[in-house]
Amino acid sequence: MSQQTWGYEACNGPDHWHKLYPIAQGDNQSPIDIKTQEAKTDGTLKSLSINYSSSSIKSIVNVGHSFQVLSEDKDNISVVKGGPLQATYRLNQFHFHWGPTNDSGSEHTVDGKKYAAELHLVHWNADKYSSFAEAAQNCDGCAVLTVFLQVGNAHPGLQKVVDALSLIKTKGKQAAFTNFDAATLLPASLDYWTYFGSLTHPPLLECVTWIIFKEPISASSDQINQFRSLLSSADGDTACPVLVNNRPTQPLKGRIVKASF
Ligand code: 3UG
Ligand code: ZN
Repeated sequence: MSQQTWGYEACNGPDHWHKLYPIAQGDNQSPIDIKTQEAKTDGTLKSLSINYSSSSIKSIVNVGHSFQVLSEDKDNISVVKGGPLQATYRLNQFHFHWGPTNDSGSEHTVDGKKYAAELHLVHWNADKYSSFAEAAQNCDGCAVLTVFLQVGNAHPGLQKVVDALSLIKTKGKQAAFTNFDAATLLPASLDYWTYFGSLTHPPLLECVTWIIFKEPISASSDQINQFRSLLSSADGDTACPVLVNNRPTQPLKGRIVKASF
């Protein structure tokens, strides 16, 4: 890569990642296009059990290409289990992906349709592994709950996140972010698609059971615009807003997408 590290620019974006991360061309990469007619309804798929506690949410951090809301949870108080999962997966963080316009934001697509943005609630298998980093080395290591955002009414839960962005404008900044109920970001219906794939940016490890909710949540265009005001530049450097942080869809390579509904 011509830049020092990976990113989403022409010089270091998704087309370059395979040079430092050869798994970029692997058989289980994410995101994918979900072809709804090809998804297999699986009547044996259990319903999901999601339990989130506001007290596990601790902080919000600008990581340059995005921002993350971090969960700290030694006692499994914010977890997902059931559905396709064979273990209890603990919430580690959540973050969003977006694009320069509201018709180019999501990573996954549904029958070719892109949503305005995409929420990833990232979990790791705490029954079997002792850290997120260890879990991510294993195919049963991670589970990401995915919620599409469509433009509509402002989302009250999301507004708390958006309001905190003013505290972490520049790369490396971190602020307290506490007493937030991540369940407010879930859609009413827990109908989902699921498939096995990868992290969507380097290190692109093939460690993720993806669980993608069919029903989007609404966010206002103003709320999504505020994602685009995050800066990838450090304090004092020329301001560089994060206009895009999504990877294009990847080949399915024979994988099966299951539907819970
Ligand atoms: C993720 C995702 C991660 C990553 C990634 F934690 F949640 S995603 O949800 N977009 O698939 C990471 F690369 F793409 N990692 C895990 C960041 C660096 C440390 C290892
Ligand atoms: Zn993500």
